[in-house]
Amino acid sequence: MRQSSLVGAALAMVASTAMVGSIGAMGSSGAVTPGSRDKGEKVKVLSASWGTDNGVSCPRGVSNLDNLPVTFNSFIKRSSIQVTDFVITRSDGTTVRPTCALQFPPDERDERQTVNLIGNFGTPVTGPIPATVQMVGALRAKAIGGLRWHRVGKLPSIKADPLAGGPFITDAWQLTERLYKNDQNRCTTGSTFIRVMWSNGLTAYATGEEVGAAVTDSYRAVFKLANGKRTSFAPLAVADLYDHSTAANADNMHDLCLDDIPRGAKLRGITIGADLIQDPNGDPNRAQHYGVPRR
Ligand SMILES: [Ca+2]
Ligand SMILES: [Ca+2]
Ligand SMILES: [Ca+2]
Ligand SMILES: [Ca+2]
Repeated sequence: MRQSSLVGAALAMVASTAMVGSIGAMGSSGAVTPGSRDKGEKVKVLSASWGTDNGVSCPRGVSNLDNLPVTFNSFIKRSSIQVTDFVITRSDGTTVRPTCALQFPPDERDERQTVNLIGNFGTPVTGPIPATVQMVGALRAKAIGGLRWHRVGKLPSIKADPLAGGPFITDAWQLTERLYKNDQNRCTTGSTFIRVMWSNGLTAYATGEEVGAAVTDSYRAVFKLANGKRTSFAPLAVADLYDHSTAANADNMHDLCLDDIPRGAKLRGITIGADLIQDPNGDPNRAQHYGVPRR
């Protein structure tokens, strides 16, 4: 179903609106206070997952391209993103740079963890396929909740996930009011808000429409309470829905809208059942038991 991918539609839209940019990734700790991830956090690539084959376009009109979103544990400064920042090595040893690198579909101020690489990366089944992605340029990044951008040098290469793989959670962190206040599709209920980032664009399995009650009912946020016990909380709602005018352009972010969480509780994980969410290639998710990394 690659040719009909939503991402293709979404990126075609990008082409017409010339939204050239970048995207970002995640990798966060529990309850985040502004600046808490500022010091000592190394910028890390969390995922590089082949999303669509020959299904998307670049803003300057090149079409029939592949996309491969890369997620980071930090925010990436849009103006620092260049195609020369990334090298994709294919399974036959050849290397290629992306044709364009965009912060789209995740394009909100609090979503800068993903860079969507678009180019001619490979051919499924017969190959070659994208094998690894390396960040070799000079991006600028800042920790989530951090205040200052800093230069990121070369990073270790990361294995590219195959086109046929399903989407998986790559980061989760607690949104602060400072980051969240002008978010257009934010939670309208609850008092504790958790950003969940995935490896690829997200729609409901198997309709390809925006996600609904089945996804909300299955998500759980796992907190470690002050007394050391772990407790799971069900969201009242899921937000960051209807990011763009078509579900095909749905981004890789969900916000969990939770009721009050006990004082001192720290986010430790996110879970969701299998076969509820699909990526732009139509592949369903496996059950997720994502553990929030400690720092
Ligand atoms: Ca896939
Ligand atoms: Ca969004
Ligand atoms: Ca949003
Ligand atoms: Ca979203």
